[in-house]
Amino acid sequence: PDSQAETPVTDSVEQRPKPISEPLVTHIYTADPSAHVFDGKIYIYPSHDIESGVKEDDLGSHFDMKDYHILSMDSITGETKDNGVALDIKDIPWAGKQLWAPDAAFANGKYYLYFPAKDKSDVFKIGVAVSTSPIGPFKAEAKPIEGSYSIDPAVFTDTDGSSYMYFGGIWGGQLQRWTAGKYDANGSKTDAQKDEEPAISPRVAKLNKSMLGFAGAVKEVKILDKEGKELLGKNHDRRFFEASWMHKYNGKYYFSYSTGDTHFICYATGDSPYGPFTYRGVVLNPVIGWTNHHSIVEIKGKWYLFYHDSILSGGKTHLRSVKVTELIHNADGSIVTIEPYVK
Ligand code: FUB
Repeated sequence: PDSQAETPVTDSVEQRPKPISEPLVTHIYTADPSAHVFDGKIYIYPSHDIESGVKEDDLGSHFDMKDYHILSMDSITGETKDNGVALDIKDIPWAGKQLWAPDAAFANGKYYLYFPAKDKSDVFKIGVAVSTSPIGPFKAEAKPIEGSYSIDPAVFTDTDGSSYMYFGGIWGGQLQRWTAGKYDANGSKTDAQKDEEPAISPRVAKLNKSMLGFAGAVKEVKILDKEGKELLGKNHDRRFFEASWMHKYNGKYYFSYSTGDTHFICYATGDSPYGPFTYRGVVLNPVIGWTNHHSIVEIKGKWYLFYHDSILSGGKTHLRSVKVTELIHNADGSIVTIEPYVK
């Protein structure tokens, strides 16, 4: 489906696909799970989906979230605890609306929560909030991160201690409206609309030691095909849409992301955190609900995919539930594609 208004699920419970895993929590809706292990414990930083009554559209206006709850687990098979409100939009001085997919990092003895929100002029920026605890409460900085824009921050800390933020999302995430570092309010509502040219690239910036700002210029993350050519705008099955994530496996950098309107989580590998990355395949096939968004994390020597779907809400695309399943790397470094429903 091409429209975010579509909810690709059957009304009949009997005909509903059988999922390979169940929601980690069912008392609230949660999405976009960014999982981390801090001090031996698993923490999940998700969006907190709510029914706010905003009409569905292609810009994702119906994703009208107002706070963050952090989930935690003592072990991957244990109970998932909801630690309550960690940050509320009313306590973010610059934010107007729509708290979308967050991530978190640990450095300098503190925890940092990174999050996208529309500012008071309806332009998505990325903010940061700080806490001494992984579950918050987090205190938001007065302004968004300087030089940040668009959505879906994912912060990766490399083995040398350097941290990088990957970010961006097209369509409702507004990345297509940022050219030459400026926002064009009259720009395209979808993508660059240039099928034969390289697709819009996600962005990366190194974080400075304070973890509150970028250390250098924002760079484009290039995703190449096997011939070394950039993926084109028309390649909707493979090109970047949103939901960046980075993990390192056997010394290689794995950049994974959602293809949005074709609903895949894909991955591409490279030799530097800045890329370029070569497209390798699909991590996760489409889920029930329009969006697909994930994180990949190693826990006690095994790798896991955290993801979401909309089964619990009967297919409402803005009411999702986070899930987890094991992820396997083959001996050649490729990832075994995960099919989220039993065929
Ligand atoms: O949850 C709101 C938005 O939906 C996220 O920021 C996107 O990645 C998509 O999952």
